[in-house]
Amino acid sequence: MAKLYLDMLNHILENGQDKSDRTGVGTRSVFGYQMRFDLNEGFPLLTTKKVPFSLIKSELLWFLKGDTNIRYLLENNNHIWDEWAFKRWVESDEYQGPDMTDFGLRANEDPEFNALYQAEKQAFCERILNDDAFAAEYGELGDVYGKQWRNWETRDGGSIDQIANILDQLRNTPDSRRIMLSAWNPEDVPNMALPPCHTMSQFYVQDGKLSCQLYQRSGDAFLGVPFNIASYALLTHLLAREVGLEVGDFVHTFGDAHIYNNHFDQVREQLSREPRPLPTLWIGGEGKSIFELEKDDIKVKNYHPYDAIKAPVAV
Ligand code: THF
Repeated sequence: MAKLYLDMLNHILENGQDKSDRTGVGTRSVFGYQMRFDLNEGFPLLTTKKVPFSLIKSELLWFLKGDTNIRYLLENNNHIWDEWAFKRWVESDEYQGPDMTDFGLRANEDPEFNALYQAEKQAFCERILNDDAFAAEYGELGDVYGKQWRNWETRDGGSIDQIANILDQLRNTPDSRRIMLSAWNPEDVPNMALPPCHTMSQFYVQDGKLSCQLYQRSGDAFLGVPFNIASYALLTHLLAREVGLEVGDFVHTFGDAHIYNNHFDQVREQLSREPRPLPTLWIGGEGKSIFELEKDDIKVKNYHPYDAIKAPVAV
């Protein structure tokens, strides 16, 4: 698994072309790439750096609850979506604090500004946790994954629960070629804090095994992709468990796969490391449905990664 991922990093370094991007950081990028992980070879959590599985787990449980407010993530010490909610807050008319224009870029370049930004963001997170009205307004990321997965709005005012539909299809018509999950809702894209990166996935059953293929329109190869692989592998395991199937492959297909220009040193450090054996996934919570599982019901065992490698996230 780690080898497949390291090959992807190498491929982008060697074949990628410089490309400017929305965030202003700049990337090296390729268009089109695919990896295939056999989920029976172990749980695909990267060993060549420590990837915080607890964050992957709470993010996926948050999607599955249909929640789009960062409060749940903060309650679980998960800060991977903070920047996007914070951006909405500092761009609102109500915000009266110091100027946070282009905070992502400036925080990387200016240590003094970074201190101010960190303090401001921390105060924001505390207010989300402690002030219900503020959380309802500014913790909301808009119509992101949770909304589209569980409550896709229809033109007659109803809603579609795509996860429930997938479970139905897996139980009743497992040979179907229409077992799809879409987060890309063109009508809602303008109202999202960040249009979905993992846009669409398809599920496939063969020999009692559930496979999943994801089409990811945009992949931040160093920071995001290790999360995305583990997240969809976990989703596949959870869906399979729910309907009594084994797991098959996770196929990861990319549109724009890129390495940010400020991640090159970290990528080289990672490429110098020799992969270790994969951990395994444990799911408890006997009798609980996929919608009732809690974070302590899911664990990875025998995970012995190299140290974490810090890198700034592009906003
Ligand atoms: N934006 C960008 N630029 N990259 C992304 O991967 C990304 N995501 C989500 C939304 N926008 C994105 C958020 N996912 C980290 C990991 C996943 C994220 C965002 C941030 C991150 O910083 N991971 C650190 C650990 C962080 C921690 O310990 O708190 C790491 O070292 O892995 C793509 O889904």
